[in-house]
Amino acid sequence: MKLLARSGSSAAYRCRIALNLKGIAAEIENLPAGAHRDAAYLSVNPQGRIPALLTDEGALVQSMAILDYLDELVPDPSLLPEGLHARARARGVAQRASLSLSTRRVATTSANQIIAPAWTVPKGLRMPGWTSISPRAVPSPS
Ligand SMILES: N[C@@H](CCC(=O)N[C@@H](CS)C(=O)NCC(=O)O)C(=O)O
Repeated sequence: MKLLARSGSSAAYRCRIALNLKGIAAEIENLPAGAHRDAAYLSVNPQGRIPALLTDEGALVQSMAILDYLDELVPDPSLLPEGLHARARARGVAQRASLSLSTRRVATTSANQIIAPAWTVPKGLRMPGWTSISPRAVPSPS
């Protein structure tokens, strides 16, 4: 198994943390800057987003889906707490982080990325280069 990652990618770190917690041996390849837009990477993830997990059965993309895959592949220790409600809360927190920390290109990316715009992220968590735009400019997720 190989994780195509990038230094500083919160989405990739999320997967690296899960791999470590579960003791899954995986090669981590940190792509050089801009490599996620190269044809080679786009053939793995046409969305041009990091990370991607290469498995024997093919590539997986979207860090939350990768976490689900890893959690089912190696159930112990679980990434989620016990209890229906607690699990839903944990998923909510994870999805908020997953979506809100990926809004740097909020004004330019495809519609399915415009889900959690920058202003939903507390100021202390914002990163340089993030774009904060008017709520009216953001289409509703479909
Ligand atoms: N929802 C995606 C977000 C992936 C994402 O936006 N990754 C960032 C790095 S954290 C990226 O690929 N940025 C490249 C770019 O915006 O061009 C996931 O959780 O995997």
